[in-house]
Amino acid sequence: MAPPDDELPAAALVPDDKRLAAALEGAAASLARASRVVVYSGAGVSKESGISTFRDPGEGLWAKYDPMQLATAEAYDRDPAFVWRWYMDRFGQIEAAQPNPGHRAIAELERLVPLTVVTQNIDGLHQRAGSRDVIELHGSALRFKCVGERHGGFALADLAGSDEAPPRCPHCGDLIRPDVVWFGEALPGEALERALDLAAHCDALVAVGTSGVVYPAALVPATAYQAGAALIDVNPEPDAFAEAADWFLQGPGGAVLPRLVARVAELRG
Ligand code: BJW
Repeated sequence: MAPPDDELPAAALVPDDKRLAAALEGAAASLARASRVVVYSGAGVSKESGISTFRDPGEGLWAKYDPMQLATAEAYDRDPAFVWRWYMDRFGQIEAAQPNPGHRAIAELERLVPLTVVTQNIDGLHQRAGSRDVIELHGSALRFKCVGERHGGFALADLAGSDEAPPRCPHCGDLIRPDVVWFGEALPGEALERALDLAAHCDALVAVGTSGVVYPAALVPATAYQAGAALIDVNPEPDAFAEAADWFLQGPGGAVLPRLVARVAELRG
């Protein structure tokens, strides 16, 4: 059993908290000065809402399942019923989830400084927390399309008439699939273009809850960094951007982001 906090040697607690407090101060000052901010988010921002990440050791989805058997067009072609069931389970989890303090802090930051959320997440929780300008790079759990991509924009309720799982497109009879981006597929062109343009012209980019290993999405923070924006990284573990970041705020989004945004609000008066 862990000893109570007051029995821990001071060095075990104080330096980390001091380091975080100093980094928070620097990051808040950058955000308070900024006239254009991008928040780049990944699965970790929704972990405190009960949604699994992909690559967390032991508990991430890709630690339990082979992505090549689930998140590729080839896998869907091979066994659509299996892949569909897996997505329906996950989408049920997403439907039951609520935005957490991290999502809400990001929505609050948009009221303080012009901001766009560029998310790799498909769960819609930023929008439900109140963020108004959200670019979804990897699609959405709320939308479906036919495999031939001739018809799309369906909600699950639109497909309720079909008894099959997966259902068939009401217009062309093709199989329906989730409107998400699988490995080897192109990202929605306009969304990626706008995200890269915003990254090239922002003053600060906050990366939160992403391992930063999936491309081309990870070009968004890389572009902001190359353009000279302040890079703020929020993650309990060091990720692909932690070393390059001006401010690495080590901790869960639901704890760090509300503190960060409260300080930006104070600085902006
Ligand atoms: C917390 C926390 C807390 C925990 N608070 N944080 C260049 C180099 C190498 C490979 C490639 C490359 N370019 C392209 C590729 C191939 C591939 C790729 O990137 N592979 C790499 C993985 C090696 N990319 C693609 O295939 C992409 N397409 C493509 O390139 O197309 C080319 C093309 C062009 C033109 C025509 C045709 C084709 C598509 C990528 C699609 C990714 N899809 C997925 C599934 C989406 C649907 C679904 O949900 O099922 O997207 S995979 C998965 O990874 C999902 C995520 O959006 C994405 C990123 O993951 P994310 O969000 O970073 O999550 P994790 O789990 O990795 O990290 C979580 C983090 O949170 C961790 O750091 C934790 O520490 C942290 N955390 N608790 C804050 N409380």
